[in-house]
Amino acid sequence: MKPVWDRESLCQFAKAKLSDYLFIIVSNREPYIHSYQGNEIKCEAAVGGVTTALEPVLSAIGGIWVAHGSGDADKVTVDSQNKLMVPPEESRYTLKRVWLSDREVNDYYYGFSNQALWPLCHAVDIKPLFDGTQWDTYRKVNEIFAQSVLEEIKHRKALVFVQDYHLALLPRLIKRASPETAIVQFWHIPWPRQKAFQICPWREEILNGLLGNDLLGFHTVRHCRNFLTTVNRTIAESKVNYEKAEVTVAGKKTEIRPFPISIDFEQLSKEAQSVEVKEEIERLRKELNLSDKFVGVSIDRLDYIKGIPRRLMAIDRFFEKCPEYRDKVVFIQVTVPSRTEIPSYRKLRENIDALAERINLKHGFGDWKPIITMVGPVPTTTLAALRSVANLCIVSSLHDGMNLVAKEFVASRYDSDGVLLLSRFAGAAKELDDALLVNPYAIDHLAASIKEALEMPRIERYRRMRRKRSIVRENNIYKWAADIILELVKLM
Ligand code: GDG
Repeated sequence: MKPVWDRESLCQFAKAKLSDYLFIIVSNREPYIHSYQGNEIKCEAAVGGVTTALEPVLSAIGGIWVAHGSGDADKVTVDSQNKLMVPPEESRYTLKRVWLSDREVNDYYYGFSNQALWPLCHAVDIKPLFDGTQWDTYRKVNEIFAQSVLEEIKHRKALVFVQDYHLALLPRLIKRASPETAIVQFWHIPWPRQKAFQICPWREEILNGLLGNDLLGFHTVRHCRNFLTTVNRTIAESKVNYEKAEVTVAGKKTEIRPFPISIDFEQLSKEAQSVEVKEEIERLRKELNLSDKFVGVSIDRLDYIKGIPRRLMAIDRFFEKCPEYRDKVVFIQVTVPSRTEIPSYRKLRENIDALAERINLKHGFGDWKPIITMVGPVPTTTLAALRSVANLCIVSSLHDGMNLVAKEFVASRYDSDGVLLLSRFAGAAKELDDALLVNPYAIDHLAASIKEALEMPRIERYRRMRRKRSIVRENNIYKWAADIILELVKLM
């Protein structure tokens, strides 16, 4: 077996390669958030791949994480420079908070980031809203972040790692003020086809912002190619080298590379075998009456890109076509609300609730309901139990940068059982081609794939799951971070 990256080897590697540099991570979301609970202040850690991968690096070499302070007790827990040491009991690196007014959050986060850039980058039914005020605020907020980062760099040798689409203008702002600083950005969502991007009135500013990076990462080769073509067609003075996947504008080069993000495979695989998860499985079996049933599970942030209504329609179609499965299969849909300030997200919630209710009324009888909905955030032990108890996991995003739920399902299946139905339009489909790949728009096909999954012979399920597990085990979140650092070091 090939050696596999883990927390320890990533820490050693980061220490060896980056110790001379001031390492700064910049993201909209902070890794620790303080909030009031009555008179007490509670500190919560953000869960997610980026924190899992980057916290060990920062903890090993020290450094600064710059992020928006969004907790109601964030201001009273920082010093006069808006800083505090984290993780709370270990004090290994500095969290520096950036303050934004409610209005700025509204226009920059709920506005331009999530009503213009998010739909612009995802090929779905919702179209972008381009609002001049929101754009101005997005620009201003990127400047606020840049200022905060530059105050730290001064004349030091620094490496800045920027996260995501909220901060597209930041790299250029930093590069202009501090040309020696190495900058890398990871774009967590797809990059659209060049034609689709042309509808953005501020396309050149966004591209110029991103081309301030030395290295720009996407999940897949396709997103990289889309980006190169977009630059080629939009920035007249750019030189795009497709073979080397690099762009040069006015002598400044940016490398474009795929770095498929991942998860902590070993940790999730171990968690699935823990006593807590086993107890939770028993509790769920009893409480939800799952004992003699096939179980399908889906876990999504409540977002229109995740294709939840069409998935429910496919479940409806499945029971229409295969009535023999009534009372034998239960689908559990977990959704965690997000961006509830945006009308299309609120409408989606209502739409999903109404659909699930209609399908339950149509097919359900006695105690049996075909669809059980759970509104998150659901505790991680419950999610792990759901992944373990499921015979199938349906990920049917209409378009998705990667989709970590698919990889989490694979990591949980230490028993090598379970079938993953995975959208062709999720980045994860590139690596996990042993899943049952589905077209989320074709409701009849999706319904037929559910039947196929339920009837897949055991040996075939094992074969497919084993292959997927070996892929995710090797290409884990630590490898993601190590590959980015490795590529960046080559450029420095
Ligand atoms: C973007 C891109 C890309 C879900 N419900 C609960 C819960 N979750 C966790 C899942 C998973 C995460 O949330 C969602 O991950 P996705 O990959 O589906 O991501 P997005 O939020 O759309 O994020 C996506 C990702 O960035 C990383 O680059 O993969 O393509 O859109 O980890 O397990 N966690 C808890 N309770 C819930 O109810 N605790």
